[in-house]
Amino acid sequence: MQDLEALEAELFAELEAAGDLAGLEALRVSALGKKGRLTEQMKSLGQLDPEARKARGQALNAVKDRLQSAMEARKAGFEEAALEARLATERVDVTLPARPHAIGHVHPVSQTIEELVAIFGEMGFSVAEGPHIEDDFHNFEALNIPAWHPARQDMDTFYLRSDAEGVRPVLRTHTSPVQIRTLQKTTPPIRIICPGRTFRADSDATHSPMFHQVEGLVIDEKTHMGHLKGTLIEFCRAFFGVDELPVRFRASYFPFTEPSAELDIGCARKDGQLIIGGGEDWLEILGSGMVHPKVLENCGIDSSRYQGFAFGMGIERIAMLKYGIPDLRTFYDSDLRWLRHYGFVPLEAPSVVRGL
Ligand code: 2U9
Repeated sequence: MQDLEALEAELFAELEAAGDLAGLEALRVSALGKKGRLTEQMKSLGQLDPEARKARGQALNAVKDRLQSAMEARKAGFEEAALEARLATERVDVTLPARPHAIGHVHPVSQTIEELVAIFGEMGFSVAEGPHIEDDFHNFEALNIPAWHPARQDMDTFYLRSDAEGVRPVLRTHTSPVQIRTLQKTTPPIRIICPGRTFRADSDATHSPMFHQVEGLVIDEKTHMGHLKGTLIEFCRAFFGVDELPVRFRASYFPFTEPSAELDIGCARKDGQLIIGGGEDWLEILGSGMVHPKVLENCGIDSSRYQGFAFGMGIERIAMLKYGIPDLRTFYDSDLRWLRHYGFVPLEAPSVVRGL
């Protein structure tokens, strides 16, 4: 049995010397593996007589147990030390300030549309939308703009390639086709606004080939010019936030309305700055009129029973006036510095719905 004591001492010395998990594993293989030193001893038990085999077997098992539990304890020590080292390097400093969170801005066109929807929404209007690619009937013909009409040239239309039947689609030059589609499928009363993109082949400091319009349409049995005036005056005062905003209607002409009128608001120009809400100057804001009976008939609506008014304005234009944005082209530059300057903080209620 002395040889066994020596073997145990040798194994424990090696255990002491093992510096890490890999060293421990090497010791396990060399002591208890298939050809390990203790395993070999176990194998040789068969050569002993039963009496001696029993005593040596018990002694061998005892050495094996002691070695195994000592190895377990060592292993646990190594694992704990490794965990401690990891925790020390991965410590989270909870006192660090939070990283800044980038918040986007609402584009002035979107903001203005939200304001328009809020103001007209309060007056009982709902929002209607339609396709950007239109046909000749919905964009022109139904609106009393036949092929020979000079208004066709004024609109600088973008035409698309003709289809197999020779039909040539257009990019809508105004949002009026949305109203035409509504008139075709709805029986009055109708009270809608149609904000959206429009397209005209025109580009300079005050014109963009793509811009936004909002148009409105009210049709009922007794809707008259007084309703047109009241609605549009109320809108201008709410939108520009000036209760006593001076307004004037000027006679005008559009093929789709009769009579037609443009609305101006009072303003002053001081040191090159525009001040809305009084003064000696006037500023054109929108066009309007009583819907032409022909337009109603073109949509299958009985013009002896129904009548109403319509209006239209450029969204960029009214946004520029309200927010003092000097250049139309900057709306589409996608310049973040511009957007941070002229844009709006999201989730804020429309700030300017006054007097409603
Ligand atoms: C239907 C009937 C009538 C919409 C109208 C205007 C007057 C108008 C311009 C303002 C500046 C367009 O952005 S702009 O170039 N619009 O002056 N728009 S009345 O009249 C309609 C529309 C649809 C069925």
